[in-house]
Order: sequence, then C-alpha cells, then structure tokens
Amino acid sequence: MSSIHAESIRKHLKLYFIMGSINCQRHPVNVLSDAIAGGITLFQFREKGPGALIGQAKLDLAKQLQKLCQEHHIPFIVNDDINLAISIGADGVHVGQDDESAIIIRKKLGTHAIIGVSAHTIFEAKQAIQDGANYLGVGPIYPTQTKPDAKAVLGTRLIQELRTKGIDIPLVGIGGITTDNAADVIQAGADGISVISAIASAASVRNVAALFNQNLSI
Ligand code: 3NM
Repeated sequence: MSSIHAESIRKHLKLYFIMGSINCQRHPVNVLSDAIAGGITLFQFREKGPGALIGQAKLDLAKQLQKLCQEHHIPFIVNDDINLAISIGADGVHVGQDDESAIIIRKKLGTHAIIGVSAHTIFEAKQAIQDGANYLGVGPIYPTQTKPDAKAVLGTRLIQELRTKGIDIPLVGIGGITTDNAADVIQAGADGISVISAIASAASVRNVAALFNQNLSI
C-alpha cells in the first residue's frame, strides 16, 4: 500500500456512514442523499439482518446507492459480500473476523481496492495489517442496539493502545457513536468514526451529519 493511498483513506474515514435498507425509515436513496448533503466522507452498503434485501433487489439497491456516491466522489464500500463488490466494481469491501482474510480478498479485488477489517483486539489488528488491510474498524466503542452480536464494549481503550504501540494504520471507531461522543473517539487516536443509527435514524439526516462534521473538526 502506498503512503498516498493511506493518507487518502485516512481523510475519507472522517465521517464514515454505514447503512442498509433495514436501518432506514425512508427510501435508502433519500437517506444517503441527505447524508451526503450533510458531509459524509465515505459510505458502506451493509445490507444485513432480519428483513434485509437479497438477490436482485439487493443488487439493484447497491447500484442505485453506488451511483449516488459516484456522483459525489464518495468511495462506495460493500460489507462482506465480495461477489457483489466485484460485480458492480465497488471501491472496496469491509469484512469481519469470520470472513475471508484480506490476503484472499486482495487477490480477488486487486491492488487498488480499499479493504477494511473489523478488529476487537490488538492481535486481530496486527493480523489484519499483516494481511494487507487498508484500514481497521475498531469496536464496539460504546453500547449499540444495531449489531445484536457485537462483542463487549471497548470504550476508546483499544484505539489508544494501538496508537501507543506505534500502529499508525488508518482506523475508525464504531458502535454507539453519537454527535456527543464522536470527538472523544478522535481524541483517542482514530482518524474517523463509523456511524449507522445516529445518522440513519435521525429526524434530519442532513443536519445530524453536518453536526458530526462540525464536532469532528477538532
Ligand atoms: N460493527 P451504530 S458495532 C456494524 O463492533 C457494527 O465491529 C460493530 O451501529 C463492531 O452506529 C456496529 O448504530 C454497529 O451503533 C454500529
């Protein structure tokens, strides 16, 4: 990974919005459009959980959301579904610890793909870096209702520990992040924050995304 690539990813991680149709009270295209207007810097399509779209409907929504991202120069990342990412030419994928390793995914997606890996321990973080991940998602930082199988809440401890140990890979905190606690995650050493419900469920998606941006400019 070139350092230019890493610095570009670091900037894009600032306000990383993650969403699928089940996280939205309105059409996902409208929710994403408002989030973009509010200033999100990266988007992940995470079509997962009870009632999530599958097959052609999932593919169609992915293409609609990808088009919107392309129009606004926001990289489009796919959660878990490597085949979907390949078939639509996504900018990258985000995977968990139970998915294929970044080494295998890199072979499938190529050198320019952005590969993110969820890490919950120092060991997992080091392994993901060794496997060629471009960034880490570290969480859950705070309690979250959005991921029922989330691991134990970490607080900002692991982010601080990674940075103290000199690990400088681009990384985001995830899990229960709100406009009130986002700045603490950055202060701990993260390059950005990943958010689902605080943006997707907001009464004004645009205003909350803009407020995140304002609170992150520290
Ligand atoms: N991954 P919200 S926590 C998708 O800990 C996800 O790896 C997590 O949703 C992890 O912003 C989480 O609504 C859910 O809390 C984030």
